[in-house]
Parts: sequence; C-alpha cells; structure tokens
Amino acid sequence: MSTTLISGGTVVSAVGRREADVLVDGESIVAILAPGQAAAMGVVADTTIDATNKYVVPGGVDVHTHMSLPFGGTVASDDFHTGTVAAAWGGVTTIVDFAVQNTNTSVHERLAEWHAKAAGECAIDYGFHQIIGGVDEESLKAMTYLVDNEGVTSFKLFMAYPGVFYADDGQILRAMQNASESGAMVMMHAENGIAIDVLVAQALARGETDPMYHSLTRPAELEGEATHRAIELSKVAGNVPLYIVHMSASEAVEEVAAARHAGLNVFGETCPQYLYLTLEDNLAQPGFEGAKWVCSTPLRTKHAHHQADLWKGLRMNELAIVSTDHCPFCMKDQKELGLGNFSAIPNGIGGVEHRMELIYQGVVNGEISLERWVETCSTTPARMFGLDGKGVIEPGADADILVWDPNGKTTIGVNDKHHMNMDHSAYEGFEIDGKVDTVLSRGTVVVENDEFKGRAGHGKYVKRGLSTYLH
Ligand code: DUC
Ligand code: ZN
Ligand code: ZN
Repeated sequence: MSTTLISGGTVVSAVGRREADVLVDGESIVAILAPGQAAAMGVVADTTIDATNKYVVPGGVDVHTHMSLPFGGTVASDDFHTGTVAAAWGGVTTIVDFAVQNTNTSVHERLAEWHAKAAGECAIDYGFHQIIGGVDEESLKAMTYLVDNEGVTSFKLFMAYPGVFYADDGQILRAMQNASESGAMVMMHAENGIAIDVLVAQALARGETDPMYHSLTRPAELEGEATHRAIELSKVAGNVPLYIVHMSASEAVEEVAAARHAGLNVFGETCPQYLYLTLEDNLAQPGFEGAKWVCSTPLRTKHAHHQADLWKGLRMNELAIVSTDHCPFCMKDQKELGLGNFSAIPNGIGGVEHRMELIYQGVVNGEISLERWVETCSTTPARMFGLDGKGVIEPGADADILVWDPNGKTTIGVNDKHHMNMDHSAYEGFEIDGKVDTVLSRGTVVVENDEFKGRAGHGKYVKRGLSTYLH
C-alpha cells in the first residue's frame, strides 16, 4: 500500500482548524501529525502533497443528486460517469443519488436498475436513497428490506408532482410509520402539488407561459404549508426523523426552526441556487432564457427575505446541509420541451461541480464560518445519512480529502470552469475567491494541477447505516 503525506496545510474540521500534516496509508487516513512531527518520527511517505497556505478539508459529500434521472419527458444530462467526474472537479468525494420507484413498479427492480446505471461508472464513491413514488403494501415491505439489507436508509416522498411521484397524506403517514419502525430517515419534497396544479392551469389559461410563471405558480406559502404538514405527520408517525429537501422559502425555514426548537428530529437542506439566484435576476430573464433556472422548489423573489433567512438558517443550524439537487438539462432539446409552456420545462439545475466553491464564497462574504462550510457540505451530510468514515479528517476515516487554495480564483462558466454535461451554466460568470487544488478519493488523487486523474469505476457503492445525527 502506498503512503501519502499532505504537509504544511491547515486542517479544517467542523469544530476548528490547526496546522497539521495528514498521513494517508492506502485508502485511509492513519495519522494527523503536528508540524515537524513526521520528520521527527522518520516518516517517509511515497508521495508528498504540499498544502502550504492551503486548507485541508474532508471531501465534499453531496447527498442530493439525480444522475440520468428520467424526468419531464427527458433524462438528466449527466450520467454517473460525467456527473461524478464533474463532482470530483468540484472537490466532492461522495454523492448520494436517488433511485426511483413509481406506482406499480417494484422497489427492488428499480434499485437494481440504479445500481446497473452506476456500477463501474463512478469516479467517486456513491450511495442511494430510494424515492417511493408509489406507496403500497409491496413498497412498504421493500422499505424495511432496503434498510436491513441494502444500505439504503432514507426514503424520499413527494407532496408535489401529482400523477408522477405524488403521495397523499395517508400514504405519507404510512411510509413514515414504516420508517419510524426501521429507524430510517424520511426525506420530503414539501410543496402542495395539488394546489400548485390549480395555479398552473389557471396561469396557462391566462396565456402566462414564460419561465417566470414557474415560480409564481409555486408560491412560498405552499412550501411553508407542506413543510408544516410534513412535520405534523412526522409527529403522528412517532417522531420519525424528517429531512426537508431543497428548501427555498422563509416560510419553510420558520417551520423547520420551530420544530427543531420543539426538540424534534426535523432537519433542513438548502441548495446554492436558492442562496444565490432569484426570480427576478434569473428565472425572469427575457425570452426563454429563464428556463435554465426552472427547478422545484423554485427560485424566489429577491424582494423578500428568503436568501437572508436561508443563510441565517445555515448559521443557526435551522438548516443542516447544503446539497445541490443536481438535475441537469441542456437548453437544446431538453429545456426547449417547454417552449411556450413553462410547465413542460424539465425541472432541474446542474450544480454538483460548484457547491463547495459557491458555499466557500459564503465564507468569504461573511455569511458562515470556514468550519460551518465543512460542517454543512461534508461532515453533517455524512452523519445525517449514515456514511461511516466519510466527512471527517481523522485516523481511520476514508482518505477523501480536498486541498483548497484560498488564494486561488475560480471563474465558473461554460468557457471557464465547467465539466458537467450541460450546454450552459446556471452560475455563468460567478467568481469564486478560492479554488479546488487537489482532491483525493480513498487515497487516490483524482484531481491535481487542473487535471482530472481519476477513472470511471474507482468509485464504490457505499452501504449506509442509520443516521448518526439524531438527538
Ligand atoms: N426538483 C427538481 O428541480 N428536479 C428534480 C426533482 C425535483 O424535485
Ligand atoms: Zn424534490
Ligand atoms: Zn431532487
């Protein structure tokens, strides 16, 4: 087994930072050494990575991606190969993607389908959540089996998308009761999809077809209402752990904050698009341009406090995690399906490559601390979803490491930094005061000197345990 010494850097964890060298043996971290200690102990590593003036942090953990997702009449444009290579370029060393089950399909068969899509393709490690789009006796039984046998310990339910993924309150309650028994986490897409469909039909009847109507027909109140309802149902189901995904509205943050203050295992996730992009500046761009930013939950108005509340929520741990909801579609042939009808635009934004960069910019801008960057983007996602050995730099942990250069610069854009399989970037022109320097996945260098050095198939499926973030 070969050894690597990452020397001279500042090791940053969720709770602090210190000057230290990190010794890697094979796939694992074996020691954190004080400066000079390696030489004093006569440690001679096979490879040394100079991290002087750089931060050494646990590799990013993105617990919300949709590689090759069939959705909106097309398929998400990154597959497990292109998507995980892009993730590595962004300092991410683990993703958790969503296997999909719909009404009248078998959970087991659909999970097997997702395994087949990913096997041998991934450049970094990966796990699966399971979407339960059809709650029935079979899928409920399968949920328990997946927790006990497959390392799938979290299940996403939808209060939106009637006829596609939607579960009614009774179905949600049943799935929650099941998860409560097995110890699994329920992940919720919390938007009132029945009410949204009425608003969409009314808007289209009035001839309101532009992309911006996507947000105007999914008002923040309907995110807040669904979040509240999900929390109440989780209480009825025996306080099942509940994780609200891709939160964009102040109203929803308030609901999660109240539940947390009441001592419940309720957690919130947001994504870079909600922290940086808005209805007016992006979705409402002239013509069809806004289609690039059609995602659900939608981008919100900048004339309210949504973004400020999301950043505050991250500081206060009302929101525990930043993920991407990476669900890329090209404009050509994909987003274009909704020309003349915003409701036919495939919902999704690609961002798996840029989360570490964009949230680090939040550190530079004074929104969160350096430690909180590590915590929300790496350590907590790993703990929340039972990824043992991920998200930390400590002896025994997987050597999933990002060396981050705070003196480097990154320009995001299709002709600048852009490795996702998309014909545009949702963050075109964004400047980041920092840069991904070197990325190691289980001890193997996958990105170095602006070069991808990894390979498809290096990434392994990770069987996850139950959440270790519960109180
Ligand atoms: N939201 C999106 O924007 N895309 C995929 C699914 C979802 O809930
Ligand atoms: Zn969703
Ligand atoms: Zn999603």
